[in-house]
Amino acid sequence: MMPLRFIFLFLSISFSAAAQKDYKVWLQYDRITNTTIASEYKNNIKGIVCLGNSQTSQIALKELENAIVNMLGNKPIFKSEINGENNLIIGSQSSLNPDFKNILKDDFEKINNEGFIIKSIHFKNKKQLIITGKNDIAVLYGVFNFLRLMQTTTSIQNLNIADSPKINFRLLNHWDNLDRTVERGYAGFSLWNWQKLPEFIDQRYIDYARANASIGINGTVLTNVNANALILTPQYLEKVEALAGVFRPYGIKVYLTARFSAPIEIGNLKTADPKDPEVINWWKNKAAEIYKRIPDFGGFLVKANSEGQPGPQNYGRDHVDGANMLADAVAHFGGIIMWRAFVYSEHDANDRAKQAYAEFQPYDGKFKENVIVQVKNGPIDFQPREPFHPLFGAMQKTPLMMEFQITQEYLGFSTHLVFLPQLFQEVLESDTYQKGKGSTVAKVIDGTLYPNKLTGITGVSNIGNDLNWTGHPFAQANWYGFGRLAWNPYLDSQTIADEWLRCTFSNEENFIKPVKNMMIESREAVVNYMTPLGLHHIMDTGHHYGPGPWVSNLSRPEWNPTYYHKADKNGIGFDRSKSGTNAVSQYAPEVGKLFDNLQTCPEKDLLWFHHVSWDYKLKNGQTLWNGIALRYQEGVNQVTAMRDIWKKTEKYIDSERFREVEMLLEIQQKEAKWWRDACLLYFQQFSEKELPAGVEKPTQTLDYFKSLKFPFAPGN
Ligand code: GCW
Repeated sequence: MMPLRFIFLFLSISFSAAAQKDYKVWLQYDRITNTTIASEYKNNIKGIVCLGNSQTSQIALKELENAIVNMLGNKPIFKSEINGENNLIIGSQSSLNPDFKNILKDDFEKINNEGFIIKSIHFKNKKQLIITGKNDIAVLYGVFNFLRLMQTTTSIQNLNIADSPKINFRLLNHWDNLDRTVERGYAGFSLWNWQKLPEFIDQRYIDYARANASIGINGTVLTNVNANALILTPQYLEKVEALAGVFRPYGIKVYLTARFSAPIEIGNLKTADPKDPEVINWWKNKAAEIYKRIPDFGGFLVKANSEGQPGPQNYGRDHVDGANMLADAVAHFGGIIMWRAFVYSEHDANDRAKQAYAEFQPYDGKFKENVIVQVKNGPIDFQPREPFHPLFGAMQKTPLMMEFQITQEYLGFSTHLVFLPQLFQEVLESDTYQKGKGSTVAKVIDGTLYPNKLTGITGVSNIGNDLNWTGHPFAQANWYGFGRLAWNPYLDSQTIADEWLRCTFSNEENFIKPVKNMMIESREAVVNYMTPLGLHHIMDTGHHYGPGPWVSNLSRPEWNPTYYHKADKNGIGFDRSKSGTNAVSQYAPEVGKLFDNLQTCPEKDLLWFHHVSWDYKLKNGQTLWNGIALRYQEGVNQVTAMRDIWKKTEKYIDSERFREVEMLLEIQQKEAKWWRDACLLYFQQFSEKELPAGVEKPTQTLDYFKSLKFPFAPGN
């Protein structure tokens, strides 16, 4: 019998082992068991030569050492100069000798300032492997990409890679409050320990920067868009400065949210009117103060005149006045203003989906050149599915920044496994027809369609101080996938899933194949068991945890689920066609026509654009009522199938993460049934039809589901 003290020691080690696995996200660097590929790597990496001496170069070198020791089991030989062959050489263009510069001349032509080259070359009959770029951050990106090749057991025999990010600004938005709560956060508290900063630098800050650099994220907005002006006071700016110093060698710039009323709240001014000279001067001084501390400060993200946040409209001004005033304050320092278009009226309950376009389209071309307008992927609010936001097809003279939500506010919190790159890819591939066919959203945001100086994409972070960073082990794939799509918005989510699984869990094909399919399937599953066929915004109030299609008592009509589904005895759905609110007119004619016509409207968006009768015939011959009921059931079945798939993976991975995911899938299945039963019981009151064969009977009454309260649901 093992003495008690050893049991605790064992548990603490096993705990740290489990925590280690979870904590290391996709940078596991597990030993490569494939002997053929391992010997290929050893033969191609006889020595390592680092030509740079910056902090970033040292980070890259350490990363290589850590990875190679773990993956190959042998400590690489570090050389101070290039002798012998089969060296792995890392260094920026300026550190290369003239011969190497000449050999790579054409390759350097192919990459931008953040791009990297990974190339096998022959010099004086000796084979070398080079990772380079135009600066040390680009080299670091190259090193992480090279290590990803090794983690996925890709051959490195004859590499010839020249890869650049297609989008300039690749950011995370942390809806983190200064009290360390995270709005819509489901992975614990905010990473930023304001109380102990600036002196106490938590290792997590460094590990956060490393993980983000490994996927090419180059900016982070530290604070909530429902902003607190205190972050702009010296007391906090010295803390922000410390974080900026930690992130800088990883190529990550710091941004802050600017509360528009800050001049009043912390500046003792009487107004925040963007035309007021004192206000203009206050922001100029504030910018100068910040840049004095943080010379490479990225700029401000602003939520103004939205959901009660202060803004220029409080002073009879408009978004252009507000954004341009701030733009002038930071322009001299190279800063940008990310101005959010997430607005909807408190007075016009006509159709919330039309209001951001109506408010912002007329501003096209009026913003200063260092302003980028940040637009959510859909016109309402990060639903399991939305048609792309019409603004993406309507602003030809204004750079638009995509805002995706990585945290799962409407997609099951950090309890449900939902692989979001599927959703992101669907949006990015959407055709706006702005310049005819092929004018995809990806081409709008990466500047292909219009030569915008600024190009950007941001993800509302799902990160917290949970040991696995994201609450659900598979939610790490959403952080990872967002970063990979920010670098290349044309990547396929299958590729992303494959990479992530190999880097995070295993290269075993019998594990990869079924689990990748499960991830790809997971997005349709959540649409089916929450909001099939274009239904949307039918969640419960406030916390948005669980179904609430019956909710109709909120002060603002457009906060009520009944406003969105409009279920009645004749049918269900929101008529946004020409005969309804005519929201379809905000899209290009080709797109608007497609959505407007019942026959051509994609069924996945049917109830977003049309109110149709319960007997309406779907393309598969089912009535709408049966179709909705069967999709809810299909969603539950898909989660059941996910559980079955996961059960078979136990022998391929560590027992800790296996158990975590197994337990979370059990909750997901329970909650999928909850969504199905609550929604079908509620809608059945209007359809007055029986559940079709194949749909399980509800487990509880509608009154029971309506009675459920969750005063402490997270993130609210
Ligand atoms: O999705 C909604 C959320 C709010 C959020 C808001 C926004 C930060 O419910 O929590 O506020 O949108 O995007 O500003």
